[in-house]
Amino acid sequence: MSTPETASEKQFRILVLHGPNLNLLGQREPEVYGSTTLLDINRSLESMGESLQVKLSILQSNHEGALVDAIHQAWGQQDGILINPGAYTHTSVAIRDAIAGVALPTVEVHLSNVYQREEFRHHSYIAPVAIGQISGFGAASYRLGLQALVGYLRS
Ligand code: CA2
Repeated sequence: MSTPETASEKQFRILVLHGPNLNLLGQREPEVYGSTTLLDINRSLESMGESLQVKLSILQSNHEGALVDAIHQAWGQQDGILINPGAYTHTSVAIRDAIAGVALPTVEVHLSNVYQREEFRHHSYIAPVAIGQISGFGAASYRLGLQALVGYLRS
């Protein structure tokens, strides 16, 4: 008879979501968002995922409903969510409700330090339903977020 997996043995599955305009990374506004492309970020997350032995599913969408659908589909299929909701951070009750609805541990990340920017970026609809938020470390925000999420799932 097999024994149940412990949290330290289980291969966790993580949905990585990138919100609107993040497909432009590295191609436009490098002074704000840097020269790293989304492909670079995804490759570095995939490589970190291999070291941490977690399975990543990655999606970028410019559409709020597509992000909501992906969050719904994660229910029962994924163990956690790493999300940069982009501008939807500051506007989307729908994404917040989807995260609350599936109740998967979620880490919110931002490339820029949103608290050093315009006032409208200081409020996040997502933060209250996330286990934590990382903002301001460029592409490293994603890696720090992944590390934090995996640590949370294993604890
Ligand atoms: O700092 C972040 O990661 C943001 O989520 C990025 C969003 C912004 O609306 C949030 O307030 C903070 C914007 C992503 C747009 O990305 C672009 C990249 C290159 C060129 C134009 C936009």
